[in-house]
Amino acid sequence: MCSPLYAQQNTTELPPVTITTTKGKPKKKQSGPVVAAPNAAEASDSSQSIVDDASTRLAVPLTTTQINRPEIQSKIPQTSDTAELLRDAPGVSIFKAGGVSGLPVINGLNDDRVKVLLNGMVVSSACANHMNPPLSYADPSQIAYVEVVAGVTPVSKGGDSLGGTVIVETLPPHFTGVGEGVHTAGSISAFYRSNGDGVGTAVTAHAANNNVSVNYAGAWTRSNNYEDGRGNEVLSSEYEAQNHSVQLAVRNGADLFTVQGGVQYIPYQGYVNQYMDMVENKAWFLNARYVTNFDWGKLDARVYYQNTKHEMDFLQDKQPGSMPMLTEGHDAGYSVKAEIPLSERDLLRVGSEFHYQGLDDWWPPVAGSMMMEPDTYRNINDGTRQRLGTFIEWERQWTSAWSTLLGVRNDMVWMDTGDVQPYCTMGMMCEPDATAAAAFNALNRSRTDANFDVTALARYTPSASENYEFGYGRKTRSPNLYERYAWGRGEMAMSMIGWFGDLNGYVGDPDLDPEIAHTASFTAGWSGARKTWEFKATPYYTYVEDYIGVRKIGDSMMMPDVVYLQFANHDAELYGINLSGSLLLADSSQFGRFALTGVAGYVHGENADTGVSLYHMMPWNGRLALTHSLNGWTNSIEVYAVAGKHNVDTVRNEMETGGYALLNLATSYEWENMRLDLGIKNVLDTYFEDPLAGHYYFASPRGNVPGEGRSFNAGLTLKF
Ligand SMILES: [Cu+2]
Repeated sequence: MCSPLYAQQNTTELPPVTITTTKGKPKKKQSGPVVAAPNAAEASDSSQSIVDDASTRLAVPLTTTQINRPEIQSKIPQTSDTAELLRDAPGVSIFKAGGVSGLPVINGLNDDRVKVLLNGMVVSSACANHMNPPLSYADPSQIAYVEVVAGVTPVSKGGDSLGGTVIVETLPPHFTGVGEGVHTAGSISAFYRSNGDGVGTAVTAHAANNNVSVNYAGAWTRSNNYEDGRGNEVLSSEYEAQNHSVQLAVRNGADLFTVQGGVQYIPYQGYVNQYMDMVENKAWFLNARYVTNFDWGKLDARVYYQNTKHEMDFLQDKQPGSMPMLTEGHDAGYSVKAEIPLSERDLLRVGSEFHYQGLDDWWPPVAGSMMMEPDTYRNINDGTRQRLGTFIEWERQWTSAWSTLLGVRNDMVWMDTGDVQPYCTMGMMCEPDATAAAAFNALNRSRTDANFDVTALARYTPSASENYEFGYGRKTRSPNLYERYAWGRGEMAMSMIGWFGDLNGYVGDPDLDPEIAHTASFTAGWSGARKTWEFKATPYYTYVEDYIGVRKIGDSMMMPDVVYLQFANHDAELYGINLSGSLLLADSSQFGRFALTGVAGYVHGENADTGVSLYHMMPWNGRLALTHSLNGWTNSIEVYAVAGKHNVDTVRNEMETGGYALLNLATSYEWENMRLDLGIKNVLDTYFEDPLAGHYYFASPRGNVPGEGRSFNAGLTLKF
């Protein structure tokens, strides 16, 4: 029979729709991406998942973390920020932003330097503050699978990124077996978080027969401002968001066709570390995919479009005043990828991808403001960024112990933008923006980058309990539209640009070069018999040529410690280590299974020209959890500790943060068609400042954003 969407009984994994041929490779059971089998003949039960043996290959390097549905489900009551789902992955930290819009960082490389594929779509932040990054377009409750590839990333999963790749898949289609008729299933869940009075609901519904599957997933969430560990309200931290998506899937033999459409509506999202708030974000997308198998291999093709209309102004906490700022973004693209088994030992992947980004960013005049009238300020006018990527990747199993992967990739990037306009052009009040606009409009702004990436990986597995992997990657990212084309030189205009949460102001440089990262890493993994213990360590070193950093161009006349910066290329060096491990303490049928799991990481990054620390380098941090599970019951006690941050970017006046430790408790119970989650986050109500949370808009003098105090969280899910 068709397994319901939240099939828990027989899986520690819920399948994303990744479909691969299984030719020529022995099947190995391992937790990893699994297949919603498009071909009933391939699976014993057509609705059951079969393990994608590609998960044991080098396209999934040892530095990869795979997060499956049960783990995601236990986080839903804890957070509405999809980026937070990645936090446990070795090497990952989060730039805190709005309540649903965190920005992932991998091995010290943040935001646009991380490639995010949301159901294979490339979505750009359509906002000068990156308030709507790709992961903000899905609610945690809609997500079935997350894969984080940290560091050296195969070219088939890379392109236009440096630090790694995050692959996020929403709930996949399921089909019934032959002659089983129509199957329907669904779930409804609700949660409550005491801190900020956060509430949310999520609904999934699913109907399928042997050939057709229809899924709906919707989620709504809302929260007031949260309180810090001292009981103070943290202003501008409120939000509300809703996401809905519908997926239709049709399979025919080995072919699978899916089309997914969705809408998002965010009526408000406060930003503690920005001058502006999101006052509306409306987006819709269409995403179609076709997967088919030929004699020669597998073909996976996709085409998508997303439209975002975004509006910023001040929410209540930042009023009085009004300063509307609007953007409209378009993302469109295709990808065609083929996987061709050349022999028992050789696998070839080739692909072509195209991504188009179109962006308009304009600020309507503010009547009576003197400086912000009478014209519309055109920040980005008809900006375009188009990228055509081509890759070829060869994987070979030399012996049972040795395998290698070698890939090369080209990305052509074309960028351009139309003429811009300041609020006014006559008189002192209009300067320096009026002069800057005239100079910008006189420029030839069309730019073309020819980028080349190379990835080489070698894995040595001398025994079932040992794994070693050597990796080298050359990765290139072209500047984004704001890095090249933000042009305003007035204090106010510059302050509106920047996704760093540092309250500084930024201006672009059309002559920026792409940044090129050379990363060398080594991973060693050891495990005991029957995985009773596991330990993995990945030291890495990255040298970035033409890292897109900043140079200072001035101090604020109005706000102390606020500086103005222009994006600039300089060289940068990063190194660090990621550690992870687990240990089974006891496993008894009577008392259940007790285990310890831990993750730790450190990154150091500096401007290689000046020795100044890069911005937002995560200090030593780690989490240690004691988990217990017995039948449908799971419990965890977790300590999350972060060392003080003393390496700070002095150019941006970044502030230090102190060390801290947080205690979190969670328990869940599942029986029949019901699931209950209870948790306490920050049990001791500790006051802390997250090192990557940025500067608090309301602090005077300059201060860090206070982290969330204690919250009692509860969630209930009913399946039907
Ligand atoms: Cu914005």
